[in-house]
Amino acid sequence: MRNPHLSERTAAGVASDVGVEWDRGNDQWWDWYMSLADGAAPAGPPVDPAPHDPGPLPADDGLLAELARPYPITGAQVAAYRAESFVKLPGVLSPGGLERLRVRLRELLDASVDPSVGFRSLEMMWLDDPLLRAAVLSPRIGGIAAALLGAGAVRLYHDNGLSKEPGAGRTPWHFDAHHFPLASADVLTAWVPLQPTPREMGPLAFARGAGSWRLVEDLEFDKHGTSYDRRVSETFRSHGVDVEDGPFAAGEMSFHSAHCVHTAGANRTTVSRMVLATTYFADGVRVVDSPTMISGDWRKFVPGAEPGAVVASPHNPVIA
Ligand SMILES: O=C(O)CCC(=O)C(=O)O
Repeated sequence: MRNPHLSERTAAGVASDVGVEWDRGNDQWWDWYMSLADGAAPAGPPVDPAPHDPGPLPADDGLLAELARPYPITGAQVAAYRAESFVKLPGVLSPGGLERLRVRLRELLDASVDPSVGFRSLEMMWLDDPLLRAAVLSPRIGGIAAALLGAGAVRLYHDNGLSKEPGAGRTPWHFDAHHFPLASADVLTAWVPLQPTPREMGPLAFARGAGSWRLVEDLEFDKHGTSYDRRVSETFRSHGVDVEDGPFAAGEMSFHSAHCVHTAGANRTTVSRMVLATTYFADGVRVVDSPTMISGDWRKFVPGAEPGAVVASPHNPVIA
């Protein structure tokens, strides 16, 4: 059956044919993408998560200082990232600082995104909003990204404000190298939950092992339905791949490589699961020769960079 989120052009061909570029916006891309998740929508009434008091909220100066301070990443954490393809780091930002970002992201989403959508998203907020800019261009977060990639300098690909609303379903299994039009493994995403995120709120979950993506790289994509997502689950189950799907404490965040296969559960709580997901890449990376519709409206993120070109537009500043 044809997926209703696709245009005539992107729907054409067989279900695995993703060769044309996406021809709608990135919010429509997310609507399409979330429709590819296997499994029923959450049943039963949403539950209240444990109450969370973020404590006093920092003033602008305090938050900027926090975002500028280097994080004392250890060799063991870098080694864990390289072995597992992701790492979860505790205490990167204060609960109060995260609450300030959460309130701002909520305002931006409420001002511009259709409230009936279960998975709301907004990108390129850093261009207009000083608080989000400070977080997206944060030397603390960018410094962690550079250390994990072992890169002399990292650049921004794009920011992504995500709100999975109460009752919204799973995020399908995927690895970002399949999505980003960047011809390099030196790409990672900082996934910054803006509230404590218990299992029932749908935290990001990761297939352990830097090589796990090899098990699924040849699976046929399905642009109309849920078979790709289902086959990834089945493949991991049959190979005994361990999945880290634990909660995120306040201030904890994850960094996953573009080859980390990941998913996220449904939000079964009464609280929106709000996240700032920002992608960084090692300086010098090029656009792939043939971007696909799975890359969404990527030209918005790297204006002027054509296929094959090094990505270094003013929208891709060096962070650290
Ligand atoms: O937040 C989610 O549910 C998905 C986010 C994601 O896949 C990512 O940031 O790479």
